[in-house]
Amino acid sequence: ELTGGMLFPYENEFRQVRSLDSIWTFKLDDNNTGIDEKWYLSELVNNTISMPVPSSYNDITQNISLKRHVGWAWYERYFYVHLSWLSSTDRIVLRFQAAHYFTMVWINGQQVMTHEGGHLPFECDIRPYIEQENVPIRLTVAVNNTLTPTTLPPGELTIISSTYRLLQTHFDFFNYAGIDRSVLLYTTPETYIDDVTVVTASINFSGGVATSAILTYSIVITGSDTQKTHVKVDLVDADGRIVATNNSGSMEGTLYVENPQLWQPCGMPNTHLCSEHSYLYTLQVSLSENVSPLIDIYRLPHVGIRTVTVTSSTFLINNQPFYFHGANAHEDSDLRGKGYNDVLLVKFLNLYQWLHSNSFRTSHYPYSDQFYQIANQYGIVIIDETPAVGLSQKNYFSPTTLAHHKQVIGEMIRRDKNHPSVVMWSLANEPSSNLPESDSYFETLVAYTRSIQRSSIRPITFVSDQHYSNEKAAQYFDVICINKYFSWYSEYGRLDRISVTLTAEVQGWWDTFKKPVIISEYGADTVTGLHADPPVMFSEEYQQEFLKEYHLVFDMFSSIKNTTSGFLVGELIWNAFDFETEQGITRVGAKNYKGIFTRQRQPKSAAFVLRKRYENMENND
Ligand code: GCB
Repeated sequence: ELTGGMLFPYENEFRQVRSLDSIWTFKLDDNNTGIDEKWYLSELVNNTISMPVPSSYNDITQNISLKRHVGWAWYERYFYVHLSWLSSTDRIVLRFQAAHYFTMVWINGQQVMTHEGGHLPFECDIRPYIEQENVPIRLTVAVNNTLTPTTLPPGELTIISSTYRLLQTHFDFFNYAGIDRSVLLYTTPETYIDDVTVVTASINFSGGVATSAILTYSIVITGSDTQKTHVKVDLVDADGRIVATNNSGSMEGTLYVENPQLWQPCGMPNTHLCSEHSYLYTLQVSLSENVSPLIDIYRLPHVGIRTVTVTSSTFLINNQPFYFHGANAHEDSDLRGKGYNDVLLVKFLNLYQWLHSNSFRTSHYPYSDQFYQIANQYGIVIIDETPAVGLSQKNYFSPTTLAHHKQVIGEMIRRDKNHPSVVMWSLANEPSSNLPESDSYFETLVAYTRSIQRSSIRPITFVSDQHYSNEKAAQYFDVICINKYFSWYSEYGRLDRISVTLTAEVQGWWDTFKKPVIISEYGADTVTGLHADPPVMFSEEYQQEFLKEYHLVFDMFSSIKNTTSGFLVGELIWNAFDFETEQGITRVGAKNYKGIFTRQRQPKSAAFVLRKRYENMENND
């Protein structure tokens, strides 16, 4: 189990945050000799170039070797630490919001941390490594994007020649690499609030109105003074009023909230202004030595009071049936690759609101923190997915992968547990869950996930592309997500077959497992501007008709439209945006064109079909 928290670094009167994002020095390790040659011992020299952080490095230059590099790449920058930080006893934490895939970090040539996995934060206190106050500090980072049978996602490297390293994977998105999220420095007091967990334990309703709620919390304090410390917890509403307080001093406690304002997803009945209905409180944790003076404060800004429950045929948020509708995405865009960017995030939000989407799945890895933060604020519901995409070979279900998979689930829950927007964990996308090996693998993983999220506050799912008759893992999950591409990858071109094939499939999942089902992917590649009537594949008309045929079937099974017999609790189209893939004979210009928007975020005709459908759902619900 993981020790320590991974709270998002917010600035306040006890903590300062500073960004190290800028243009760093970069060096491609063509022959993967940098570690042996100890490049971290001195400044990077020869063939260095400039590289923006954060960004994937692949699409920044005109160099094809950099685009398809498999192995180590090096980053370096210098920085000073302010004297006021050095003269205090504060911790000075170096934090990477993520880097892909395996990372090693040195300060002035001394190794300070390593991290495996491309999508979750890692950090350490670098104060012990800062020796002199009047010299710049050299930060060296080596990042390796090689995937192996025991990484998540898994892959296999074949070395064909010294210049031809072939990485084979079982997913189609491009394996972008580098320091793709922000790098931060922040301070905390030496004894500090290390972790905060807050859960809505229950909500009391009277005549459909919430009359009271109970929240439970637990706090972790770390440092040399932990015996002497006292914790006070306040729940503060959006107007700054304290609505509940627990001053017992203990690390575990409850808060009783009268007439709570709930965090509601957008698109619920009578909730037209989404952000007004996804109400957020702030949990203010104050740490003091005995009762005073204060030594640290952490304000968790996005506390939503809401419950999530599932029955065999419905998904309930605050006791009301919820139907997921929206588009899956990727962290992917021109030039930056997977690199995080505020402009893309806010555009994403605006497109989601324009579509009237109420949800998305973080296909196929945990996204940047900001996606969850904005979803909290605007009432968008998230299925949070691990990077376990493409567990498609028998040997991938190994004890080593299982151990790493647990580690990643632990890191994801540690980072995302407090977001009200996150309503479900997805443990994998399209594993070979028809293989006997997958059975005990997922049984163990689901049990582990339930155990670490304590009171089982969120349901657990995974995404299957198997036929229900061969499925081994679905029995362990609360909700079943299925990806279906009838009349695209099979019986292609035959739109007339969808009503038959899809109906039989969806019914089959229900008959076999008697659990709520989500269609977590369906879609058709579409080249903007390509027209054909009657519709043919890749034309805008084909994508539109394809969606309409799928929607007719969804409506037959929807748990909202058919309150007695329905069990389908959601539909998420593949994909919001066209995205980069490896080159291949089905990928024109190395793109997956299943976006309803282009990679530049402009709508294809199908976007208007979805928009109308989602708008109607919102009004009729
Ligand atoms: C899938 C995968 C997704 C692919 C998609 C496709 O089932 O989950 O990652 O991009 O199919 O378009 O092939």
